[in-house]
Amino acid sequence: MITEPRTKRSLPIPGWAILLVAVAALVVATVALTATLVAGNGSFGMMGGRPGSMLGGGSYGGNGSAGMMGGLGTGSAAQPGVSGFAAGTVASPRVIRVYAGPGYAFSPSSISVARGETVTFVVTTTGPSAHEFMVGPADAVASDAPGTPEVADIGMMQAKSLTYTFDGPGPYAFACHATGHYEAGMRGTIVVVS
Ligand SMILES: [Cu+2]
Repeated sequence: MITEPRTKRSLPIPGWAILLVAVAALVVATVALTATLVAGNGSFGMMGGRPGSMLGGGSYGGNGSAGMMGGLGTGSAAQPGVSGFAAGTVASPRVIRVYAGPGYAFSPSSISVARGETVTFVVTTTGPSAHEFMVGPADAVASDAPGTPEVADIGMMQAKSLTYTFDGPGPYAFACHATGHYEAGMRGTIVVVS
């Protein structure tokens, strides 16, 4: 009696089971979307929440894939010149995530800052070769001038931070001066928005 429906139906899975799977898939999709939104909010929280822990140019590890998700979240944050933008201050720098590599490139390669604002760059190396991150006046960065603010030896999936205040005349730039990297194009521009 129990086996009768199985032998008669050409479809081995009952209709209600297909419906159940469809509902389950919807739930999973909703949860995944919610998790993505929460991850984005988390990065906003870091931007305004605990800047003290990011000061000083020290490194802090352990933000591998989670850090990448946060990076996606910051993409929708208000940029300089846009309504709702909050400029970083010395007491509460704005956090900007930068990815070094893979290859000899930074992402993003162009970063907008407000004139006079203080920014904490959190630089994560994504490829196998170690990178550096130097930021400052464009001529000093281009010539790798001694004393230009820099974090070096950022290994794969490692993050190091550097805080800088854009209170000079500019123009500004950033670059990696690991051997051969700058020449290969590993540099970026800072756009100062007044
Ligand atoms: Cu490099």
